[in-house]
Amino acid sequence: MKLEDWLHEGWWQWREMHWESGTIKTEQNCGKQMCEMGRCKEKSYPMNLPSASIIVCFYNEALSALLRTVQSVLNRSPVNLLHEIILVDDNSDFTNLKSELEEYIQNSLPRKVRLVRNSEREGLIRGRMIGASHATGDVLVFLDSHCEVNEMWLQPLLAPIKQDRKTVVCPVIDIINADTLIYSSSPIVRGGFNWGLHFKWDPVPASMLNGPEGPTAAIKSPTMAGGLFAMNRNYFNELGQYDSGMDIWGGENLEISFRIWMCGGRLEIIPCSRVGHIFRKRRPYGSPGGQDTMAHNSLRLTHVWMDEYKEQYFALRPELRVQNYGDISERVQLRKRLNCKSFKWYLDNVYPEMQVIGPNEKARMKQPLLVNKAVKRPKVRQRGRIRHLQTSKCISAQNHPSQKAGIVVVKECDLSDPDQIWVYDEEHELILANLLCLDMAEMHSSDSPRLMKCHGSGGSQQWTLGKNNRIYQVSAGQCLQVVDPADIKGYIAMAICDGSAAQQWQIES
Ligand code: LR7
Ligand code: MN
Repeated sequence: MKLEDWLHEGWWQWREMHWESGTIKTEQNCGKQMCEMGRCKEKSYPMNLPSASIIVCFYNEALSALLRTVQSVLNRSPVNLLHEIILVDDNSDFTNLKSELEEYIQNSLPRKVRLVRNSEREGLIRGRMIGASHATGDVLVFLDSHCEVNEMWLQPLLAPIKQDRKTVVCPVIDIINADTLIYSSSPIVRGGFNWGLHFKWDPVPASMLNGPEGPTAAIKSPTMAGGLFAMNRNYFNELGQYDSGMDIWGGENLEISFRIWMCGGRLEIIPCSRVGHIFRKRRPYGSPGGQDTMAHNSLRLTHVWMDEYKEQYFALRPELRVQNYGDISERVQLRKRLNCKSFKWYLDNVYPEMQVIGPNEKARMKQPLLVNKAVKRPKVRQRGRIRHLQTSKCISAQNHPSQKAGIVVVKECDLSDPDQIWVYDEEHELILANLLCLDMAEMHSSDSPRLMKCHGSGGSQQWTLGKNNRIYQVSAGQCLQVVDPADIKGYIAMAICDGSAAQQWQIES
């Protein structure tokens, strides 16, 4: 396969990107901030950067996707900085990942590319630890096995680590469409989470984009998505690698994020480094015993890192209170040994935007930030019906717009009905009939969006009206769509943005 046949546009779509992230007004033809983004190209990096060991762990990956990852790294990393690529086969059973892969590595790839095989399925967490234990470069760079790194991806990641060995960095994760394999750029967002312990994307506070380096500056991020990051190798070991009691998939990204911040490091997203990742509609594998490893792993991290705030998680998942999560004593010990700060410190200092409702609400309400926010209503940007272009129907409450947690659906537009009128405000909220906010509620990302009390802190209530008439949910990184245009029930759901007719909307004032 020829790498250059694969499109990699990505790099220069700054205007739309920023429009999507809701931080920059749409300025035609290179507005101030968008032009500044071009400064990525002008940046220079020190010659003597640390060397990188790339770790790619895979389980039943499509050979073509795996090779796209490897080839792009080989083609787009300076030879002197690329120490090695370590592929960890997590006991896959696809036949072409056996001798065919070995022969390909042997015959067509440089000696720098090495293959390690797990004799049993370990999951991505222990798998990465095994990869790291074979590495000898200065910096570990972890990638999922279905990525394409973009031009000039590596130096921007290595430079901040050279400056401060305790800085852990992530590239911006661009989107590779799972059906067409086309590469396209993502908005600049940063990592957060919700109390269900699901990772989510958050908008970047405008103040962070307006410094002297403009939007090309590193962005402090409360969490990482998990798959793509770079970290000094010795620091990775000192900080306790990963929790080897975590299985297969899930939760390790929040665990390492909390640990980095609470134990004296920092985590950043580097807007000038871009790596594409294939976003699939569903994960093509399960865990060997069918367990919910996400719950198991989240329980472990909750008990080790979250102090009294674990109650927030249990309030949403009461059934997990009594579930066994194995022995965590080593990790508790680690936290002590590293002298890590409290979870409250993390919330107050790293993620003050996080809302605390329920068990620990009182302690948090002392935060002036949250109190001030509720006071004044944001300015209206647009007001009108939201029409679905394909069906010509309008977004309405399924029942009544005053009903909390009621879902929205598309219904025949009724020009005389004030209950179909939406306000789109400066805070990117969508408010129906001046009552409740459109909300992609916490635990149910596959559900329909609901109407909830406006909380004024973005996240699940933050929407942008972006390119191709789409309505984009910032924290989910997904688009609003009609499930089945032919179905009179008119259900609406969130889905990966694909520009299709089902995802096109217009506000009509
Ligand atoms: O048993 C397994 N063994 C493996 O080696 C299961 C998976 N894997 C490999 C797999 O082949 C892949 O290379 O591990 C890697 C990650 O698995 P994915 O691609 O199925 O995960 P994901 O992209 O759906 O999930 C995200 O969250 C995970 C939580 O455990 C990991 O941290 C993933 O690395 C992470 N991916 C990203 O951050 C990419 C951006 C996605 C976003 C947002
Ligand atoms: Mn992935």
